[in-house]
Amino acid sequence: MKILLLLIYFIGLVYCKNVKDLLNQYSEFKLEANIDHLNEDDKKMLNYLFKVSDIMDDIFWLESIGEKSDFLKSIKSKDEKEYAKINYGPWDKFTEKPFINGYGKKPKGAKFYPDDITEKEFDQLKNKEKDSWYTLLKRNKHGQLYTKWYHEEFADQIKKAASLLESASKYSTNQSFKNYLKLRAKALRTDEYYESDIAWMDLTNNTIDFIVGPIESYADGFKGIKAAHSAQILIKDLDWSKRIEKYNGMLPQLQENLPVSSLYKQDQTSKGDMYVYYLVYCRGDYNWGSKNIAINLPNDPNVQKVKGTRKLQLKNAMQAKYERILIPMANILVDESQLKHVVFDDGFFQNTMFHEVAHGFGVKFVVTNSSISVRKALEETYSSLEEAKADITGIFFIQYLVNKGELKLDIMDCYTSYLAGVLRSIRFGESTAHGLANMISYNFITEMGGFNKTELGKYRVDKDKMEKAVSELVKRIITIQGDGNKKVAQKFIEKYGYIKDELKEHLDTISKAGIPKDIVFDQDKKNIGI
Ligand SMILES: *[C@@H]1O[C@H](CO)[C@@H](O)[C@H](O)[C@H]1NC(C)=O
Ligand SMILES: *[C@@H]1O[C@H](CO)[C@@H](O)[C@H](O)[C@H]1NC(C)=O
Ligand SMILES: *[C@@H]1O[C@H](CO)[C@@H](O)[C@H](O)[C@H]1NC(C)=O
Ligand SMILES: CC(=O)N[C@H]1CO[C@H](CO)[C@@H](O)[C@@H]1O
Ligand SMILES: [Zn+2]
Repeated sequence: MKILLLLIYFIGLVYCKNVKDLLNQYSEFKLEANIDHLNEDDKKMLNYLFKVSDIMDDIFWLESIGEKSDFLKSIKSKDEKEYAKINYGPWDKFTEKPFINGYGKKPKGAKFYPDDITEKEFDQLKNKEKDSWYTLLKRNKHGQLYTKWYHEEFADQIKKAASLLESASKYSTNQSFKNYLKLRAKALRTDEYYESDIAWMDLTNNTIDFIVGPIESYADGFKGIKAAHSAQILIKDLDWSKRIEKYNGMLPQLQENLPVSSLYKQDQTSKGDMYVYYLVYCRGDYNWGSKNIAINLPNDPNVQKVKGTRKLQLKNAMQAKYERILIPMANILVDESQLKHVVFDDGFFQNTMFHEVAHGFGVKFVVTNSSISVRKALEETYSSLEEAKADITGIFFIQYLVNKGELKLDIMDCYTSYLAGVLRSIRFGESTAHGLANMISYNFITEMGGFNKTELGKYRVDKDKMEKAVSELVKRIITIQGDGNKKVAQKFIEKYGYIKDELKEHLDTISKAGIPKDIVFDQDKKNIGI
């Protein structure tokens, strides 16, 4: 009996400790933005957007596990409750395992489908609406499947959200944003989003943005088609948006100066349509577990065909990851004398911006046959090489602009922040395009002496060798892409895409040091003075 009690006690202890550890994987970061430049009407409008966002959050709870308050009330432990709020349910988003007693495996299709639905049953169902992004599958009392539109299933919430959006539109001082809000209200009521997506693409110069409705389909692990409800309120960073505009004007010049022969720079560069924002409120699907630092929307290919996409960079969300993850890692791994060069504005953030710009450069089609795209020619080797290209070409552009005097900064800030970023991303592992891309860059640059180690085993940048290594790597990757020879691409990845044992050991130190994996937001309209 005693032994049994002791056993129960220890199991209890281990269990509690586990949830505490799980919680510690997340670090809290406050979402703020300066809104002094907004007038009173815009602030009133924002107030409505916060309310709409909370409704999206309620709907996402329904899509994840069911009624939020019933579920949360059923949890006794404070830590478990807190972790359940981060994960919108009893399953850990990182591992998909339950962290609360009494729950089994996570239903793949969340609440978009009946828990017991099978692939076969879905495939055999004759119903045109089953593949819609905006329907749920349900069972009638005879156990047969049928579909139900979101605006019917969540009728109360949707009616309220739509009328709040219309009230918001009355206060908006921008004609195009006003129009978007009205169309979005209509879209929520009908589950037809095309028109409002087109209106959203036309929002190029308003200072507030609002992503709202069923957007991404990651929460549907069964078919990956059902869009989950979410909301993000964003305030534009005017200074950075101007800078990006300036770089957009320089795209042809940047293309012309790539360190490759003219054969490899014939393709048109694609304009960025890139904007920089402060995230001030994040609800529903976007707030579920790990947080995104950029948005590329809309997802509807029919809208993309007509209008392309807009790329939104979330500056403060990036800053959160920089402060809470990158800096603690750098403190352990980067040579002390160079730590001062691991910085945000002129380092991590700028490198990320230019990574995005760089995706639009280089070759899109094989140089010897313009009817074959590079993506098609390189197949599964494409995405890691493309990510490596974006990283290193971005660094190359910064280097070029600094040498031309167009950008005034210490290039060591760029290089050293890049080094810290490379070490961070290698942690993602070789099964991800980003992880593999960073291994390739790390090993190539190290071979050329651009990255180097101190006697204490810390990582550092060799400024002169770095410049050469950067252009050399740009040249190698763009040439491989342009030639479109998959065998050569495979060889290159085999040679450079691995983690050296000693680096692996160092990265294990990081895991043991308990550095957080991701962020949770301290978010409230009060944080921006509303
Ligand atoms: C906003 O964009 C519209 C359309 O692109 C343009 O006509 C207008 O001049 C812009 N306004 C400002 C203040 O930039
Ligand atoms: C280019 O590729 C296409 C598609 O594979 C092929 O049909 C065509 O013959 C190729 N053209 C040349 C000049 O090799
Ligand atoms: C690392 O850099 C130092 C200083 O530039 C240099 O003396 C040393 O040879 C380099 N080590 C390697 C392995 O390249
Ligand atoms: C809220 C918002 O975006 N307001 C903008 C509306 O458009 C004018 C002119 O483009 C801007 O000055 C406002 O800031
Ligand atoms: Zn990328």
